[in-house]
Amino acid sequence: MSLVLGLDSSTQSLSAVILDTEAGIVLADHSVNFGDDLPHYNQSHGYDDSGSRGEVSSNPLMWLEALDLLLVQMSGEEIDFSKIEAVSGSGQQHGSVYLKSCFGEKLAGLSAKKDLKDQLAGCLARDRSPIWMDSSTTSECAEIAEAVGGNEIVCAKSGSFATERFTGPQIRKFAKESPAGYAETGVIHLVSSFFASIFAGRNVPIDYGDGAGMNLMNLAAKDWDADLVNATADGLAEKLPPCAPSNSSSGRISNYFVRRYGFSPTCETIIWSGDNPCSLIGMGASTPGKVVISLGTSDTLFAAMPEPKTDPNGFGHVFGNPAGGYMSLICFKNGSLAREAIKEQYGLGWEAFETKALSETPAGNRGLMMLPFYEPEITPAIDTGGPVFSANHEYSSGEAVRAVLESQFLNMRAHSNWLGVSPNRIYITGGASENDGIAQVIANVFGVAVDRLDVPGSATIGAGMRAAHGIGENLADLESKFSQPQEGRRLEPEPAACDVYNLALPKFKAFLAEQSAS
Ligand code: XUL
Repeated sequence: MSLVLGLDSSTQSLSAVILDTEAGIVLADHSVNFGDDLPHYNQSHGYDDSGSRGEVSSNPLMWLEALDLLLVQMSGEEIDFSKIEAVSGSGQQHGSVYLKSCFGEKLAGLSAKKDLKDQLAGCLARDRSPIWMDSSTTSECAEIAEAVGGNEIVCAKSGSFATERFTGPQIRKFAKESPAGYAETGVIHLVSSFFASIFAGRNVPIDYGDGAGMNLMNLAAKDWDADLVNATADGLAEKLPPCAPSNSSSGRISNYFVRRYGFSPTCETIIWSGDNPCSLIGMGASTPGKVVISLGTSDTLFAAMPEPKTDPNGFGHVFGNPAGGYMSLICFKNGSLAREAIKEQYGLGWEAFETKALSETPAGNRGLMMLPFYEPEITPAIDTGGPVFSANHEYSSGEAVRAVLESQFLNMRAHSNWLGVSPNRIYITGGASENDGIAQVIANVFGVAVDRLDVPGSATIGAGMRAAHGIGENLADLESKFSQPQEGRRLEPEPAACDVYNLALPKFKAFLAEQSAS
């Protein structure tokens, strides 16, 4: 029996799976929800968005407390960590943790008798971690782009235009606004490399998948780009961990986990990656050919790429594919945020949202659309100050549900053209993907059959698969065991509805253009 542990530190929760990679089964699946299980941080969805200029941050101590809590809960379920051969993980992308130089030393000497949070609190050079939802760095993006000769150059080097939520612009803002805190910072980690360092008991590298989401890594050289680093902040080169391939080992697990939770001292740690790169692995999409839509706090659309191709409009991104090569990523911030808002506004349960509401209205919603941008949207970059409805009419619950879903997926179709791929199957994942009504709207809007996988949480599973890959297991074998479509649940596109959406697409684009102009 070969067991690996995969973790996922996402926006709203920390999850873990244990995979038996020989048998191809998920042995354990646990989660700590930041809002429900750690209410004393007052971050009901895992973040604080009370900033007046689009700042969104999380408390890194909450993440540390969540890690101890998760492992305590798993131990209580009689899980025997001593059999785990390797650990890896997935982190929400772009978020950054600012640590003093003592961090590495502290990690090496952690006591198993005290909590992580209490031992590491003194190492934080900043008590907040800006996360991917932060949209407050528009001027820093412009400054970085100007310093290197324009956004086309930033994109050619890093795979993306200078982007508000990306780590480089966030670091620049911190260095400008809190020079003392920045000077005190010895190392800046991503969420992924922060957790990976804790497991390894030392500062570990940032992988090519997550490193590409910083506007700092040169995609071709797979290393920090001196021009981008210098344009971002003084002295930054000394504060960045090195870049490394995603399957790199970071050595044996820290004694903290051996003594406190009973891990084997021979358990290997593999560096972590971002949630979307891990999901690419978990969905079995690491070789080009599959397009994945992940429905989470943010919705994302991604695919492995044979060659790095960038988005001329500046909304999409190229990241490192953890299996080697590249992947594309398009992020839509108002994913479950918008679906939940409509569900709550109309007092619906998820079942009614799916079945009743969608069965009450026809495909195309008789022309009723909406721009479901409750938060400033990333793709396209637009701040409508809240949702905008296309008709001056009181939307019934069914009309509102259909409007939010159809608009989300028409928006996704409109902004994924640049990928130049015509998939014959779309794989969907994330909480809302279990919902047949939502999956059918996707099949009809894209005119493509939709499949779902058998496993829970593709980023967490992908992290576990990456742990196994890091100790030499074959990725294709792992995919054949863990990344298989559920039988009998494929949804085929319905031709009449597809025709309706082909006609609705230009109308949706015109509605969006009208609002962008106003
Ligand atoms: C991707 C992005 C989000 C986060 C959180 O660029 O910002 O998908 O990774 O899930």
